[in-house]
Amino acid sequence: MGQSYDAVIVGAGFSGLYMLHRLRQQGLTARVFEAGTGVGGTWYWNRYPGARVDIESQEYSYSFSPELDAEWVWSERYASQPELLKYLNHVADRFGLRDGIQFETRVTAAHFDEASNRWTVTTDRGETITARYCVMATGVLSVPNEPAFPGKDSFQGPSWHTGRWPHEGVDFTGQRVAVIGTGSSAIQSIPQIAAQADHVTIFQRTPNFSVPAHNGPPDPTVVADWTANREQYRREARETGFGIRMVDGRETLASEEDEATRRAVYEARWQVGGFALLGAYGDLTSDLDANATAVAFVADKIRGIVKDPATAEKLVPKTFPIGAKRLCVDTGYYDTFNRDNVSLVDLNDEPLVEIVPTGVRTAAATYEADAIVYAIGFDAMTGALGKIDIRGRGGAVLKEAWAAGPRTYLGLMVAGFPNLFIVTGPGSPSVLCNMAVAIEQHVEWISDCIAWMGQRQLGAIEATEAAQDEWVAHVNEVAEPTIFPHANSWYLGANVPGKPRVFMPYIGGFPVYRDKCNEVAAAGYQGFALTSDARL
Ligand code: NA7
Repeated sequence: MGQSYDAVIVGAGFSGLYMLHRLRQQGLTARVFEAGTGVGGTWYWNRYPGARVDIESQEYSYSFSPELDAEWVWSERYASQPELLKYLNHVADRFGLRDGIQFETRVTAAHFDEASNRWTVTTDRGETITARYCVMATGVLSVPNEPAFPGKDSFQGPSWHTGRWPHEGVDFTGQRVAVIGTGSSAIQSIPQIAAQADHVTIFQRTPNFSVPAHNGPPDPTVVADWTANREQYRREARETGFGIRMVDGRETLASEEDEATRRAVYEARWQVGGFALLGAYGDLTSDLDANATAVAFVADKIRGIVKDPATAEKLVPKTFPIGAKRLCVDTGYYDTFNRDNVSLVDLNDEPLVEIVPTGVRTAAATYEADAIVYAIGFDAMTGALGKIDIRGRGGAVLKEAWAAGPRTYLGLMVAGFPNLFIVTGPGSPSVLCNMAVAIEQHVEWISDCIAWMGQRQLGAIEATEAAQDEWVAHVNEVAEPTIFPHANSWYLGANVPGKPRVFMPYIGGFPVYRDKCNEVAAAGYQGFALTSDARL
């Protein structure tokens, strides 16, 4: 038997780094396993041109250390991938975390042993490690969808998935580039690729809503204000439904204002940029008619920016409410379609048939390409857990337990899988919250729980089936009346053929969720079964 730890942590992104730091602060031993060669998670893998966060930098960062907060200076309003990676590397060094992380190591299996109340974790290097706790800090958008297009391997040029971009970058100069997909990754990268390439052909299945970031150096006034009031603003962010203070969500209802006022409100928020638009009215995520007023506003914006009316019309989303898929935040996306070297192919008019050696063939034509960019998204929220052979009590297989969709208690634990924690798992706010806020709350709840267990010499904690059933029902119940089920989004697993259609994140709002987690803990971990361990 190999090494033994109090906890094994899988993943060295935002979650895994803070988890390691917290557990070490509590005097526990922990080992992080990370498949990449460095820290950063999402920001390690997603190196495509234009990759940047869609929440303002100062809010999309750790708040647990006032010193870290005070010393780090962001150079852009929306930090780019390189800067976020630099930040996370700084965090790893500042808190001395690197010696606790084993890189280039993928966890392949985690099996729970009922006799010892411990997990046995196996890696792709053939190591076996045991730990009382196993924390899955595996990320929600970390397993790229494989391009399953017929003929894919026949393509004679290079191709990349945006989520597995080469570290040395790609020079598109003089090239004809095909980009498949129009999600956030495509919307961020297309303007940059188009500025370099000879020609870019974009293959669109579903147009997305995108709003301008108005990115640039941070406004010094905003920075000064944030610096002077940081702790208060961090607290205020945690009291908003989505964990983002700058969105400035209003209670006013769109359905109760006249058209001219609404237009003015939307316009002001379009000028602010980012998710501010969705904060314009309190009923945008709950009332389809109210939502339609924002849809109409953005549609007009697209028609105003894109000069060719036929292209503009193809770019206007018509099949789902705004916000029901994650809103994209761009820099010059729609303007890019006014360039001579950019063309849009609507896959609804001419379905993609196959990849051929020289490019992409649709039902109508073959589009020659020297390189293909697959911006086709991820097996979100459950993908990374599904890739690990996770077995709980009685050898129960997590993948089988979740065959009809993920079931958790609070998104944190799964009945039948004692001492296994998930950071920002399905059933928690996760992607419907500022991830930095959601991650800190989860890491702190988990580490507090582990400390509590240690103080009482308890061997195992496990969600009860009853508590899990109740929570799953609640997660569905709050999602049902909202706009979210009205889009074929990755929130529902709808982007992966064969994946059960279940709304995975918790839409009840971050403060409601956090209070529930705190109440559960204060009541002695209500809804969890606790097992003592005579050997402790
Ligand atoms: P997304 O948002 O899932 O976007 C993937 C895009 O790829 C989307 O436009 C898809 O169209 C398209 N897609 C996927 N499969 C196909 C096939 N088979 N044929 C044609 N087009 C396809 O992923 P991103 O990486 O852009 O963004 C993920 C998140 O990262 C984002 O929400 C932000 O939170 C950051 P579809 O809409 O399914 O018709």
